[in-house]
Amino acid sequence: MTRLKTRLLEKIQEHRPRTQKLTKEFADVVIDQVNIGQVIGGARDIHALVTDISYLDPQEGIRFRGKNIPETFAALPKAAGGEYPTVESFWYFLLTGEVPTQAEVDEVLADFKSRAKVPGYVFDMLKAMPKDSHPMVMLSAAILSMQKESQFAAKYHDTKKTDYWDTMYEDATTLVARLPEIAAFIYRYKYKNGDIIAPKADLDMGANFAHMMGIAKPYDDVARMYFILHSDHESGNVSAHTTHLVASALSDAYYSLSAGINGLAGPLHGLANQEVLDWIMAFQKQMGGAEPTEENVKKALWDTLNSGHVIPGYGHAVLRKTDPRYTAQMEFCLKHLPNDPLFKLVNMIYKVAPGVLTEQGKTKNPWPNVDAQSGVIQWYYGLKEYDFYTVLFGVGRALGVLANITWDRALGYPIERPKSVTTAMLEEWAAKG
Ligand code: NMX
Ligand code: MLT
Repeated sequence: MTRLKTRLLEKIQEHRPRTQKLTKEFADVVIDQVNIGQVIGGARDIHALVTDISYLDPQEGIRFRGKNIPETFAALPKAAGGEYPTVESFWYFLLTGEVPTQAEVDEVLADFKSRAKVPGYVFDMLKAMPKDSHPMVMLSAAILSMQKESQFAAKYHDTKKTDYWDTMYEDATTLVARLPEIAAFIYRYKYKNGDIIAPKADLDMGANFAHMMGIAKPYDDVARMYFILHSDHESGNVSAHTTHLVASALSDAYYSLSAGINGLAGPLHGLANQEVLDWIMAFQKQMGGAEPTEENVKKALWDTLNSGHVIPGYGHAVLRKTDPRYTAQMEFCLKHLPNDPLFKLVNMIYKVAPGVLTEQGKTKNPWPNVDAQSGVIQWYYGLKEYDFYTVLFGVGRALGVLANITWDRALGYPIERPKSVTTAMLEEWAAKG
């Protein structure tokens, strides 16, 4: 067993009595109440899920295993010659809550390498799909196509419930190890005339991804930063919740992640990063080469709102401040591409959009989220095919949701099945006040 898996088992054994005590002795303790607005309104703010992997404070933003973004970046071992931690060290951290030593990171690296080979049938299937399939369809289909590899499914009938986490962990790790090659294949197959670049055995995930995408340094660091920032956003977001829900039926990691990726592909969720670039391109076209000004940006934002559309990259269901993932990427831009025209335009939108949204008065949060800034960096490094951007989000998000479903099985969480009511029942409650 690797040190990561051994440590994970120890952590699971330490944690189980806490969950057991809560369910046995304190199951009746009320922690929330539900009103009609929440039942009709997307279950907003209902405290109904539990995860220890990340927590989202509405004012402060995300903490991974108790650490905010700067603390996470500072704590974890960096890639050699890089400014950002390796994805491998972050995977260890998400699963165990502990900062790994370099030796532990090296072991994760070796473990990923031993699992990374993507079966040839995945590429055959991707090549058989219509060339104009959306890259998120290709990603989801590629993940699902590997379901026959699932150890969880193969060993299900011979595995005790307390050991489900083990095969879930195996499937989760294999998926994480394979996703970068699948994503890079989709990119190069679709946009670079099928000129595929083979992976290199001696590179960490971020560097290998940059290599397979055919993008020079510091794109290795961009990949590391991007995958870590997009990994987890507690359990209620659509991709995490979907993955968790599907896995609660004891569907394996392949079925569950593919489902989560389908949720990420919605324009109100991960696809918003593509929508942001789409909005910017339409704006620039409308400008016909004229310099953007605060005035014409403001007018374009109002035009979007008045046509009944949302401003992509702004607003959030939980956050009530600028997303620290936006800030982390802005800091990267200030260091590496301060004079980039697209970055300047995004900054101008940041100056104007919160005021416009506040004046419109609908959104509870007029501030930017992770998707408002992420495309600029990709564009700068030559990745201009923006319908691919959500695939990058998906590779990152896999880290969080797969760590979560491993822990779901470790703690024996049951099948998820909330109760529904009818409108007539709500009307009856409403009449009673
Ligand atoms: N532009 C215009 N209207 C907005 C925006 C926005 N960016 N954000 C919220 N609203 C509207 C929203 O559509 C709703 O209108 P209505 O009453 O007509 O239905 C109203 O404001 C109240 O919504 P909120 O309670 O503030 O937001 P909610 O929790 O329902 O939705 C989002 C959250 C993220 C779906 C929403 O803010 C949005 O559509 N943002 C733009 C899309 C986006 O950037 N999504 C990415 C989120 C992050 N991610 O990666 O997943
Ligand atoms: C996410 O990263 O999942 C998004 O910010 C959406 C959310 O948290 O609801």
